[in-house]
Amino acid sequence: MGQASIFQAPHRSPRAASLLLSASLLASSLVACGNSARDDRAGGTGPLPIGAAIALTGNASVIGQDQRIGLELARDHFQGNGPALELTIEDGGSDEGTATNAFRSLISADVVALIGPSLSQQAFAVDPIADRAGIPVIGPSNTATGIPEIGPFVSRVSAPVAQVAPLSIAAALRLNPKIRSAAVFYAQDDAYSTSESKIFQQALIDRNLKPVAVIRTSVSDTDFQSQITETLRRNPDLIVISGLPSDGGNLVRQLRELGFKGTLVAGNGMNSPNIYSICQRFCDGLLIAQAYSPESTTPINRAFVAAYTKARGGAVPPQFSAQAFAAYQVIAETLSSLQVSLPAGATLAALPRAELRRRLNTALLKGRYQTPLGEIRFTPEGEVIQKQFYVAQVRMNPDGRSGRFQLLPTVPTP
Ligand code: 1QQ
Repeated sequence: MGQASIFQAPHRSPRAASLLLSASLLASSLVACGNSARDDRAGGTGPLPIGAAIALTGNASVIGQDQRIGLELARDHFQGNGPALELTIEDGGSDEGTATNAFRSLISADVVALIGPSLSQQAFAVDPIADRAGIPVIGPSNTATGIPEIGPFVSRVSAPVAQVAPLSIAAALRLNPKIRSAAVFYAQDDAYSTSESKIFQQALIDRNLKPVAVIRTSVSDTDFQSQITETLRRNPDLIVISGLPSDGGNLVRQLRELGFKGTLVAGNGMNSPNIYSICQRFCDGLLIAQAYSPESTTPINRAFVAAYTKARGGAVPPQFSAQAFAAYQVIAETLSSLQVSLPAGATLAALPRAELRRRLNTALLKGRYQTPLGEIRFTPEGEVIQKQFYVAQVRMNPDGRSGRFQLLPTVPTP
C-alpha cells in the first residue's frame, strides 16, 4: 500500500486527479448503462467482451506490438474451448491520458475483464478506474512495486522488478567477476523505471558495488551526451539502465559511441527485439533479465512458439508476447471453468455483468495456469507466483538490424 502511494503521488497533478475523478464517474455511469442494457438482453448468449488496452503508439509502442501478437495468438488458441469471447484491443498509448481514454471506451463496451495497460506509470492512473467499477484487470507487463495493491480487482502476470531485476546484476558478475564499480541511469518520470532502479541500486550494494554515479533522466530524453561524459570520467565497470525503449535505446547507443567498453545491464523497458532498430549494433552484449524462456518444452509453450513462429516468419517469441498470451489465458480458462460450474442450460452471458466480473475475479485469483511462462498462480492480493526466471544477452548480427536474445545458462536460485 505504502509503495503504491509513493509512486502515485509524484505523477498526479490536481488537474490529473480531477480528470481521473471525472473519468471514474463517467466510467461508473457507463457501467451502469451497460448493465441495464445487458438486463434488457437477459438470457444473453452472445460472446463475452474482453478488452485490452496496450501501447500501440508512443515510447512503449515497440512493447505494445509484442503484446498485440501475444493477445491475438491467445484469442485464436483458446477459441472454441469454453464460452465464446470477443477480444477488443484499444491503443492505450504510452501516457496516462491515452490509457484513460482506452479504459473508458472498453468499460463503456461492457467488458467482462481488462488486460493492460502496458506501463506501470499508466496502471497507477487507470487501474483504480477499473477497480472502482468492479472489473478484473490483469497487468500483462506492469512490474513496478505496488501494482496488485492498487485494489482487489487488480492482478498481474508480469513478475515484479524485485524478483527479476537482481538476476541480471548477478549474471553480469558471473560473466565478469572483475566488476568493481557501477553507474546507474534511470528515467525519473516513469514509475517502472524508478521502482526498478531502486531494486538495481540495492542489488549493487548487496554485492559491494557502490554506484559511482546515479543519473536521473526522462523518458522523453534522446540526447545523453553530457551525462555520459560526466559518468565515464568516473570509470564505471558496469552501467545499469532503467528506462523505456526510445530513451533507453538511445542511451545504450550513445554510451557505446562515446567509448564505454564495460558491461551494460538494461531493465524490462528494453526487453524486446524491437529495440534493435534503436540501438542497432550497439545493442550487442546487453544483459536483460527475462520472465520467459522460448526454450521451455511444456506443451503450451511449444504450441505458443509454433503459432508465433508461423505468424512472424520464423521469429522467436519475446517475453511481452508470452506474458500477454498468459494474461488472456488466465481470463479464458477461468471463464471456462465458471461456465462448467453453471447449471445445465445457463450461460455466463446471462448473469448480471457485475456478478460475472466478481465471480471471475474471485476464481482467477484461486486458479493455477499452465502458461508459456510456466505454471503461474496468484497471491490473494493478485501478485503473480512464478517459478523460473532467466537472463538473456542480446547478440546482434553484423547487419546491425537483426539479432537475438540469447539465454544464458540458468543458475539455481539459492
Ligand atoms: C512497467 C514495465 C514496462 C517497461 C513494460 C512495458 O515493466 O511499466 O512496469
